[in-house]
Amino acid sequence: MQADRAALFRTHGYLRLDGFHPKDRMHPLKEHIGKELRRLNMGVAGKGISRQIKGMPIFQQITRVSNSIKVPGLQSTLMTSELLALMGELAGGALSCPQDAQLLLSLPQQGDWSLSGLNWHVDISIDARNRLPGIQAFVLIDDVAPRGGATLAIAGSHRIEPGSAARHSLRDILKAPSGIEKVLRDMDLDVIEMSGRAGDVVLMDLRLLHAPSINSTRHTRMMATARYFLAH
Ligand SMILES: O=C(O)CCC(=O)C(=O)O
Repeated sequence: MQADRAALFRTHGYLRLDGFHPKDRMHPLKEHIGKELRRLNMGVAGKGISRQIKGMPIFQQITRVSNSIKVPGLQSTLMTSELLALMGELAGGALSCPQDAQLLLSLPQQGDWSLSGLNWHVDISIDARNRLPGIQAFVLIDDVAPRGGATLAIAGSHRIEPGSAARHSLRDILKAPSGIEKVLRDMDLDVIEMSGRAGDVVLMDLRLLHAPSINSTRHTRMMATARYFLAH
């Protein structure tokens, strides 16, 4: 692997692999999901079941819609041996994956895009030595425009010690009603949005704070994710 990729991953806590999967690998997945959304009457904003789902908080909407659809072969199609080898190199050891890849689907037009009021979290507990616990892969199954519901993450947040005053104040900053990006920049942290083209992959250190975001576009957000853990 190029040393600069590993260095970028260590410094920022994520690595973008633009165009990693060819578009024709993503196309059948996108078609299948679109067909299922239509079959389940979830395809059109403001109609049928979509209207009920729209009443839920966005995090619950994503879970509800994503869990409604099964895509045969999702894990093997997305988590190729080439991608796993790259992740193993970045992690510096063997990775295990207790759960297959999951869909991350957001219905269109969820409301006005905002950085406030989001559900920022990490999915694991971070050990006292703040070691890399593993890597989460995010894959774009379809193009996702900015503000189109792509996962957000705070680049650099993995360097903040667990339990430290800085981590506590970061949690408070993220609850602020406005001005979040400026305060983060002053702390040498950046909000990244995993928008891009079908086939793009983002690898994320599992310690990064991240959040589902609001899809304010007219297109369904179609992504998938899988978490890989490092044995220490
Ligand atoms: O993009 C999303 O829906 C959020 C994903 C997320 O928070 C997670 O996979 O842990």
